[in-house]
Amino acid sequence: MAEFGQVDLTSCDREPIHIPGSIQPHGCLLTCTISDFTVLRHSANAPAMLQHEGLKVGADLIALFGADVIHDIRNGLTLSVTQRRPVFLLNQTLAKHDGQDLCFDLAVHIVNGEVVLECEPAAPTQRATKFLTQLHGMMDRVRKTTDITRLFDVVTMLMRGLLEYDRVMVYRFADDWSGKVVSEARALSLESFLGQHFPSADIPAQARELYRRSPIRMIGDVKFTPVPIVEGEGLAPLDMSLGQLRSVSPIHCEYLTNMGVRASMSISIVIDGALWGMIACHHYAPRVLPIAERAVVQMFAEFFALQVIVILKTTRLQVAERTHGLIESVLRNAASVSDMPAYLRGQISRLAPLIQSDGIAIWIDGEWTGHGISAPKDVQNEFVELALKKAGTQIWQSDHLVKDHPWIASHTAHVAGVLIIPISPQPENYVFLFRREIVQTINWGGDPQKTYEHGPHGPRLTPRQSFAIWKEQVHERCLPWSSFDIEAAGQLRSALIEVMGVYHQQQLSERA
Ligand code: BLA
Repeated sequence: MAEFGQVDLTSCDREPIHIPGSIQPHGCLLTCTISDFTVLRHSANAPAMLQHEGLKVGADLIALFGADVIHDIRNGLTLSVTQRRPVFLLNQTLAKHDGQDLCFDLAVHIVNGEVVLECEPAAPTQRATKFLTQLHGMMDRVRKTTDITRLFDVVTMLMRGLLEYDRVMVYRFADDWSGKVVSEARALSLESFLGQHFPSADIPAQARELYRRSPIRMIGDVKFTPVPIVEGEGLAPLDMSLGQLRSVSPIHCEYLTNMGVRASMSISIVIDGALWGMIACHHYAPRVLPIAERAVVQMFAEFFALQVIVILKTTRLQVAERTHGLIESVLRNAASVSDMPAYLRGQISRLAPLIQSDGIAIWIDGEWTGHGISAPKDVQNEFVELALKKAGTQIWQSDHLVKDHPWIASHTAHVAGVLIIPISPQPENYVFLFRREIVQTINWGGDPQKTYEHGPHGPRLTPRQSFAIWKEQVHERCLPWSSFDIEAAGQLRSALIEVMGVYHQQQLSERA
């Protein structure tokens, strides 16, 4: 495995970001045994930050912190095991200095049988309390918003209003793990990233997996000097996946630096166990959001995720109902039709809105009828061959025809992808839906004048270069056929197979 901080642009997905062996300097870290709280490791800054010169590997934390604090920590650990995430303990007195209490906010959890204590200097709680009082109103706004695009805008606006980060974005992943900024609230002086697409490499696979498990991460200052962890002999590297202070990949810090960003925070949006997207915040000056405030923000993000689920489920039902209604209106008179193929050919433009596409064609009784972009005459038979070979009686789709069928693609200038729907009990009649190439319509929306600084890894680590790479990756592809599209296709398939089945039966009995 590569070492943390030692990868290049081609091996980012192999950087072991969960075991950096160091932390960010706005706090300090200790680990100890569960049984008697003997120190196993500590960040090099811990003795000075906690004002305990005796803090070293092998030290007794109960003696250093006192039984009351350890009691609270033990309770926190029990909760954290149940909740499978760190538990926050605010305002714990870990030492005295010149007669004054030295207070810290703690995040505690257990990993591989080792207690992990992360300590950040206690922050005044007024802002967190203000956050809490605003939370209810914010949740109300979210609950009342039933349109998904509007919901994203409400969330970025509320989060920016609350946190005062310079930029707050909702970043949504696509099926191929590329991402899109679907909403943004920003300081007006900043270039907009709204609507921009970024390749999957910008948040590599191991980072996405870590973010699925761990809901929040913050970089206080991208120019930070990592603080090493001092540890006893023979210990395996400390898994900091759930850590609050984890050192962040230098590659990512370079990316943010190139953008002029000094601090960031992002919160995972997990839906049905999968990473759906993130709320990503940028600040152009160093910024540490205290633990209590992060806790409130995390709650809000979870509520947002629930509302996304509600809207997606409602939309699914609405789409299914709309599809049902449309199919019914097209087929209402079908029973009395004497020439079903001719009837369906005539209905083609009414079927088109069923699934978003740039063109539709029907192949029925050996005749091709198209609407919108379609296949030229000499390629139509090839499409039918493709349908017979790949689809048969099932739905088949491609969002990358150049890869799946280069010959067809080379003869159909506009068609980048196709969805094939069988419409009769035997594999012979089909509906084809066509989509154009995605990138034909999407260009860099950011400021064309803006030039980016770049660090040792060169210009690759800039948003505009990321966009160019995404564009290259989706070259000759169409917008992927979504699960909603496939479900609508399934409804059409069932309805038409039934109608065509009855029609063929009638014909047979008329002939008999
Ligand atoms: C992490 N990359 C991230 C994160 C974001 C992005 C949001 C989460 C960390 C955070 O909250 O700051 C990506 N941020 C973006 C994008 C925009 C943005 C796309 O604001 C657009 C506006 N990053 C690269 C490349 C590599 C890379 C080329 O761009 C590697 C080849 C790596 N990104 C990378 C790594 C992490 C990361 C390793 C994990 C950082 C960590 O948590 O340690």
